[in-house]
Amino acid sequence: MFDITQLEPAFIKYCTTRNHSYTYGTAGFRANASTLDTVMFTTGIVAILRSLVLQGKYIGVMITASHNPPQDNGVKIVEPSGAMLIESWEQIATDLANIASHGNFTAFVMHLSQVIAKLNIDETTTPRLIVGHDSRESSPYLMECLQAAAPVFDTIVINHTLITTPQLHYLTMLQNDVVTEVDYYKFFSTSWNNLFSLYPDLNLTFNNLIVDGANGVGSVQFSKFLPYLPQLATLTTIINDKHNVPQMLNVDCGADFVKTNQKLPNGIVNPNPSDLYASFDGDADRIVFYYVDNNKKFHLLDGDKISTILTKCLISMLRESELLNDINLGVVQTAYANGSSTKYITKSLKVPVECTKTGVKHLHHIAESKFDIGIYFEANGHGTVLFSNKFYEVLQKAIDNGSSSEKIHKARLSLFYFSKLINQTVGDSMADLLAVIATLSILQLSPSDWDTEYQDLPNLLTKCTVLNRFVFKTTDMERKLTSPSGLQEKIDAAVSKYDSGRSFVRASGTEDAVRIYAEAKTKAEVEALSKEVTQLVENS
Ligand code: 16G
Ligand code: ZN
Repeated sequence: MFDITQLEPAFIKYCTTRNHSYTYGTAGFRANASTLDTVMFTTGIVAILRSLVLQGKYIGVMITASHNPPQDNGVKIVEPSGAMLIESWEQIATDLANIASHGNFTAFVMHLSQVIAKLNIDETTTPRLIVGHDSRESSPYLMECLQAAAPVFDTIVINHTLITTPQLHYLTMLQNDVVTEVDYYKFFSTSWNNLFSLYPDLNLTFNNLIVDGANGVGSVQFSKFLPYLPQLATLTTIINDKHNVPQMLNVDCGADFVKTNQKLPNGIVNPNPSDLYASFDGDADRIVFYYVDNNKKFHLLDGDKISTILTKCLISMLRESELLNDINLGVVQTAYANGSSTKYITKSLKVPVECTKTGVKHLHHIAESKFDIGIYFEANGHGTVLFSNKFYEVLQKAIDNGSSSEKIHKARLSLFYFSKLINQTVGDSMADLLAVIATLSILQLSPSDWDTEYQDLPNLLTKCTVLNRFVFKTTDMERKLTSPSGLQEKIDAAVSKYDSGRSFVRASGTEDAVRIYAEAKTKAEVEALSKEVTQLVENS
C-alpha cells in the first residue's frame, strides 16, 4: 500500500523547474539538463506505475541525451521486453511532468490519483526499476531526482550507474534481480565464440580496429568488454575515451559528428588504409564505420551500408540453409536512406524494403510485425536485427531434423549463432560492431570491398529555422508535405529537373528546425537542388 501525499517533501525538493512544457518525444524527454529535475522526478513515478501495472516486472529507465552536446540530458523508459515505452503511455508521462511543473502539489496529487485510479493498480505489488545513466556531469543528480519517489512506493531499484543505453535495455529484458553488466559481456562474447567456432580458418579482413568512443560511456564499457574478446582486443585501440571529462562528450567526435561532417573525428592523426574505423555516439546505441583509401580519402560506411551488408550475409545464410521459403527476411529504412541502398537491396539482393517514419520505435515496430528476420537501420547508424519466434521455431526444427549436407547444417547453425550476436532489444554500438566484423569475415570483404557493393548517390541534409515548424505536416512516411499548402508541388517541380533527384522536407522531432534532404546524380546537382528547396521553404 502506498500514500502519494507522502511525496510532498520530495516534490518540493526536486521539482524546481516551473512552468516548463515537456513532451515525451521520439527518444523520451530531452533538453538542457538544468530544466530536467521536475521531469526526472515524474518519470520515476511513471516508471513505477508501469511496473505496478505489469505486476512488478522490471521497468528500465535510462538517463542520457545520446549524441547531444554535454550540457543537455534526457530520460527514457524501457519496457520489460527491452523495447521502448509503449506509445499509449507517452501521454501519461507528458501530462504528469507538465502538471508537476505548475508547482502546485495539491493539483499534482489530484492528477496522479486519477491516473492511478484509471490504471487499476494492485497496490500490494512491489514495483521494480533498473536504472542507469551516461557519463554527463548532470547525470548523477538527475538520477537522484529520478529515484526520489521510489521509497513512497516501496520500490526495488537496481542502479547500474554508468552504463550504455543498449546495455540497460538488455539487462531490463533479462528481468532478473542479480543480473550485472558482466552477464552482458559474457553473453555476447560467447555468441561471438560460437559463431567463429564454425569458421575456424577465418581471418579478419583488416589489420587494426580503431574505435572512437565519443568521450562517452561507450568508451569505458567497450574497454571492459574487450578482455572477453581476446582475438579482437589485440588489434583494437579505443580513442576519444575521456568519459570522465564530460565537457568533451560528442565534441568533434562520435557517430553523429562523423556522419554529419563526413570526416574523421578528432584523435586520428595518420589514418591507415588497411584499418577499420568505427564511431559510437554518446550513449553507444549508434555506430558508423569508415576507412581511408590509399590517397587518404575518407569513406563513410553509415547505417545504410551496415544494413545492406548484414542483409547480404543473412540472405545468403538463409539461402544456404534452404529455408528461404519458410522464413521471410526484409529491411526497414526511413526516407533518409540513400536511394542507391534501397535499389541495391531490392534489385541486387532481391529483398523487400519497407519505408517508415523517422525514429527507432517506428522502424522497430515494422521490423517486428512484418518480417521473421527484420533488419532495420537509420542512415545515422541506429539499428539492429529482429528475429521472430517463428524464425527460431523453424530453424530449431530444421537443425533437429538434421541435414545430409554439412554445408546446409553449418549455414543453419550460423544463422542461429548470428542471431545471438545481435542485441535485439535496441540498436547497440558494441553488438552491431561485432556483427559487422563477423559479417565482413564470413563474406571475406575488406572495408573497401564492403563500400564498393554499391555507390551512394550524392546527398545533402541541411536544416532551416522557420517561424513555426509545426505547420510543416507530412504524409507518405514523411516523404511528402501536406502543409503549407502548395509547397510540395513546388518541390516536385524542382526535383523533376534533376537526374535521379529526390528531396523531402520535414519538421525535426528533436530540434526547433525543419530538415531538408536532397539527393541527385552529382555533387553539383545535389547542391543546386538543396538550395532551390531551401529557398522554397524559406519563402513558404
Ligand atoms: C531521435 C531518434 C533517432 C532519430 C532522430 C531524428 C531514437 C532513439 N532516436 O534521436 O532515431 O533519427 O531522433 O531526429 O528514436 P529529428 O527528428 O530531429 O530529425
Ligand atoms: Zn544514442
